[in-house]
Amino acid sequence: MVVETDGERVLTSYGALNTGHENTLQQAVPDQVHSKARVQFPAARKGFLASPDAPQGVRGEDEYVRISWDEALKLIHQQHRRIRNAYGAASIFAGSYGWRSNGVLHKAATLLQRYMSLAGGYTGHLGDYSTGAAQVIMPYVVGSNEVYQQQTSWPLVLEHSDVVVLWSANPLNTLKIAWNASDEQGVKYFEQLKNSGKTVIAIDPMRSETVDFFGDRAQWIAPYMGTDVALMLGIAHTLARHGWHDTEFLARCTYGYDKFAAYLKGETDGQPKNAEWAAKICGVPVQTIEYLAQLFSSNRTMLMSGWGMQRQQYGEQKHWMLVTLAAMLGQIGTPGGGFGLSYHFANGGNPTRRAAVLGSLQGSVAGGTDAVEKIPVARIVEALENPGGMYQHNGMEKTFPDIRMLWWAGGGNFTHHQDTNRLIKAWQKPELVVISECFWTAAAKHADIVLPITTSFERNDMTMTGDYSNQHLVPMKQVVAPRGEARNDFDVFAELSELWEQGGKARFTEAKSELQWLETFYEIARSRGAAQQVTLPEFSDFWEANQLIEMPESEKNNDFVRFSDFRQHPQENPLKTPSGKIEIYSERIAAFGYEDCPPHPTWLAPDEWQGNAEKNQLQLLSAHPAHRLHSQLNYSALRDKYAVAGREPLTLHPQDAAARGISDGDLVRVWNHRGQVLVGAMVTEGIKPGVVCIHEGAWPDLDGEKLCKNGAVNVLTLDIPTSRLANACAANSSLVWAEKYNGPAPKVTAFDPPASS
Ligand SMILES: Nc1nc2c(c(=O)[nH]1)N[C@H]1C(S)=C(S)[C@@H](COP(=O)(O)OP(=O)(O)OC[C@H]3O[C@@H](n4cnc5c(=O)[nH]c(N)nc54)[C@H](O)[C@@H]3O)O[C@H]1N2
Ligand SMILES: Nc1nc2c(c(=O)[nH]1)N[C@H]1C(S)=C(S)[C@@H](COP(=O)(O)OP(=O)(O)OC[C@H]3O[C@@H](n4cnc5c(=O)[nH]c(N)nc54)[C@H](O)[C@@H]3O)O[C@H]1N2
Ligand SMILES: [Mo]
Repeated sequence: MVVETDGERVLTSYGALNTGHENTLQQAVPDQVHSKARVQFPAARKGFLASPDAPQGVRGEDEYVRISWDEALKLIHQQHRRIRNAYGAASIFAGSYGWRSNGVLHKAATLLQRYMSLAGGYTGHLGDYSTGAAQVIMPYVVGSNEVYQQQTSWPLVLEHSDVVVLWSANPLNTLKIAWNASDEQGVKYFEQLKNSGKTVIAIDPMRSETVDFFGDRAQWIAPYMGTDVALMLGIAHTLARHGWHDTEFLARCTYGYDKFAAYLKGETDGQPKNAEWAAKICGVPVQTIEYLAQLFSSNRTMLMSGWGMQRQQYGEQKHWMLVTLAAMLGQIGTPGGGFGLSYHFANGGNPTRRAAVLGSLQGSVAGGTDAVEKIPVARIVEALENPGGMYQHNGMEKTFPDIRMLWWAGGGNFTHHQDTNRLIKAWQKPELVVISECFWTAAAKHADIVLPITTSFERNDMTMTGDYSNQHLVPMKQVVAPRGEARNDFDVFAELSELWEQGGKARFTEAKSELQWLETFYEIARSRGAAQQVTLPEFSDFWEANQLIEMPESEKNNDFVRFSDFRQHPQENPLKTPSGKIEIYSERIAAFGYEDCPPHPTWLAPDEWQGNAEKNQLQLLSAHPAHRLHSQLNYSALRDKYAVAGREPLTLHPQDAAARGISDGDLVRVWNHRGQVLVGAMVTEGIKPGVVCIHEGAWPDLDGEKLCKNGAVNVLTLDIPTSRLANACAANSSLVWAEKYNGPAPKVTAFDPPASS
């Protein structure tokens, strides 16, 4: 990304590489830096300041008081020490989850952990919201997580695949970002796919940006939400019935197919999982299910899957069944066949370059104490509600810690977590809540102390692009001075480390300045590069030039086929599963005895879905937004591209709109027993009737009646675990009602800083 300034203010920003694809997220820097929603100075909640040892008032309802940095850090230090002494390291939650900003040095959550490691440990988190279910089940099935691993290379897909299936994947949207920086190099392969004449199938309840992009070159198939396992079982049954499945591959490379086949045929429960059965559950016609079985088995087929469908109750079953289907097709490990769980994210499938990969900051100091306890990331509210409570996780019996202090740095937990009203209640319990933020987010407005932090444009850093491809090494030079009293997370935690112990600052920083750290990380890249015959210039020249460096291609990596060695010689190249093979039945999972995660892929009806909807209820989809990264940039001018009636849009089908007297552009109230939100109607045939979508990430803007004026979807979503195996986020399993809203339109106040004195 290139940012232009007049030395004082940011004027414009745009992508550094000309890709022919507009990435709106790269155009918002002026708003990001100069937004009115920026936190300008350290602030403390009134009721907290009145008696920090025993805070008063209600978080979320209080005013704020401007305090100095010295006061803020001293207050935090004193309370941190008091709480740690009284309740121990596990009472300090520093498992702060979130996307923060990019860079190898200014990593907010990592810096927080580094400070907490110096102070004697903390409670951290397990897993993430993104792939919580898939990343836990996949190691049982194929011995690796698959969601964050390199995929069979795109050039091979373009050469060998006949059919590409985008299953719950919206790459045109989700490739706009990457865990490292995005360079848009993934999209160009989807462009080639579009122009290749291959058969492309998109399975998604919504006509996503990707389905629109393919236009008439893709077939859009829309199941009900949460029913993909039934759909896949229907396809699998059709394969087995016709003998189209690859028995040789199943025998040679998989374990436990027979037990699954008994279930598939209905021998275990009297219900064959045939196309007729599946069609009733998923709302996809029998003929379509049979067509897919025939199409997949008579062609080289790549099942590319996104993650929206595993962010659901029983999310573990989705990708397990997808792998089982791919195993029945017998193409895993062939060029262009099988399955891939990361083509839609961070340029999965873009061949890995011969690269000089940067070092990055680590989350603990020398001799420090890492996390003494970890909770599954999406179980944070349950942990606050139930300290000392027992729970099951991935075959372990665990106990929730007694959390007394929480610190979030680099995450938007009031937008990312489910059931906001339940969160707000649980959030009153701790004795201290600290939020380090660039913006007055809902989390900041529910904190005791808020620290103003720089954006990445106000500090120096570096990054790589393409999480697997390592295609570019990029300097991220500071472009403007910090706004207001904003400081870098790095400097904040360095100061706090010095308060904690004499010499703590030097221990935290290892006596290195910002630029010295960057040089250290760059030198690591130089030596890694040298091992691959990649030569980088001197650091000073690189920094002076301020240009990205593109890494050379690797012929070997261009031909990478996932599972190729395993397929050829499964005995010599076993997978890291107990049998060394793909496990369609898992003895280890069977031993856990979890009813919500059976030992082979199984259709389980969720608590809330189309099949048990009450009158007029609709399934609620919370897909990722095109013009935001989650909650980031919600305040920016990009809002004009999507807001309807001044708030988050609600995508709904004309039939569902007509039944409720709703027209395009209307203000709509959406509710269930967890809460209610105001949204603007976007009526379109691009969504399955019975399903509505509110994209995740709008900032909560709750008033007294708990009506969110801005349309934050998590006010409505269900906060339950996917299962006891992964305990992951299940946001996409919720039912709601919707009606035209005839009351006066309340003003959106989400982006106004709170009252302060
Ligand atoms: N209903 C529903 N909910 C979901 C999802 C869904 O599909 N549906 N998706 C889930 C997923 S996959 C994810 S990953 C999460 C995303 O949840 P988050 O990653 O928490 O979301 P972000 O909005 O990116 O929050 C990042 C925050 O960090 C702040 N920040 C940025 N840079 C810095 C910095 O340098 N220092 C500090 N201190 N702060 C900084 C930003 O201002 C922002 O508030 O949401 C989850 N929630
Ligand atoms: N522009 C942009 N890009 C992003 C992000 C962002 O916020 N903005 N977030 C990033 C992050 S942190 C992550 S984890 C990834 C998320 O990547 P994903 O999890 O793959 O993204 P989602 O939009 O949640 O879901 C992908 C598609 O699945 C569909 N879907 C949902 N439920 C079902 C279902 O039951 N069945 C089927 N068949 N389809 C379903 C949705 O309609 C959507 O089109 O994206 C990343 N990329
Ligand atoms: Mo994510």
